[in-house]
Amino acid sequence: MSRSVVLLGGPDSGKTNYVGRVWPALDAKKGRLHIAQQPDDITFVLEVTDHLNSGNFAPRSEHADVRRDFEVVVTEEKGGAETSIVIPDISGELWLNAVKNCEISTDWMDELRRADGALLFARVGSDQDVRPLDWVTSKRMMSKVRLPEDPGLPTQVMLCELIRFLEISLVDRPDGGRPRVSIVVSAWDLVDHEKFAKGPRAWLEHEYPLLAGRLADVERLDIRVFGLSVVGGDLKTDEACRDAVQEGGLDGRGWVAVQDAAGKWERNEDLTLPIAWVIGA
Ligand SMILES: Nc1nc2c(ncn2[C@@H]2O[C@H](COP(=O)(O)OP(=O)(O)O)[C@@H](O)[C@H]2O)c(=O)[nH]1
Ligand SMILES: [Mg+2]
Repeated sequence: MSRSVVLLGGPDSGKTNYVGRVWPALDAKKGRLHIAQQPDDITFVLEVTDHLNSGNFAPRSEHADVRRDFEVVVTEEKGGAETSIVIPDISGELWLNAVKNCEISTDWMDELRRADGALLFARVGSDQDVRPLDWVTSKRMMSKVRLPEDPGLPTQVMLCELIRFLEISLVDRPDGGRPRVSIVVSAWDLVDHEKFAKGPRAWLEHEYPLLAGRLADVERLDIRVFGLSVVGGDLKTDEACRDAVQEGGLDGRGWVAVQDAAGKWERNEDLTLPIAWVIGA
């Protein structure tokens, strides 16, 4: 059975680095999802993995208009049923334009209809993050810098719109359940202890109040929020992390933040969890 999981999110939200990191995680067969067969052509994924292995995040792709699919056959455990998953990494610029122009190409609409679920990315500390200006911040900003002509579409508006796309396009699960969406808050290694403890959902609700309201009334989708750190630290600023990756490789580095039964947020080394949950039983 072929299932697909779509990756959505604006530019710079962490999609590509996740794909490059989740590949070796699937290959290592230590997490919930394992690869069952060697995939065909995954050159672009391997390039991203190589960047991470050398201690660098993958640079942003120059080609804004590319769509790259990562196709791989996985099983939930050894000997379990095989599932082919297709993960199209459609560039953030394309998602952004779709939202700006209020239209999503029929091509993607079909892709979303075929999909079993989605991973929606948002990132901590992105300079591509666009905030709506309120009176206080704009006054403060005007005293320092000149406002850009067009500050662009606020990130929270884009996230709300992407959720709307998912609501209208994803079909119910084979068992009749609501389609699942993992919201992945990437670069979760950048938050302090207090924010970590409150969790990525609280962070989203605080950073993007409009999204908080939206999340509260989504009924069509089954949503779970994960925090993500692809290598366990910030390769741009954390030298110890970079050294550790360069010396020891990616194995055992990186984690997702998940809530335990008691509601406490914890790090889990299994980077496949956001996908495993979406396609899982
Ligand atoms: N600290 C930290 N930064 C990350 C992580 N993942 C991605 N980033 C940063 O986010 C940037 C954009 O990531 P990318 O995967 O290219 O985003 P995409 O445009 O959505 O594909 C990277 O260049 C990194 O600076 C992470 O796990 N931790
Ligand atoms: Mg990308």
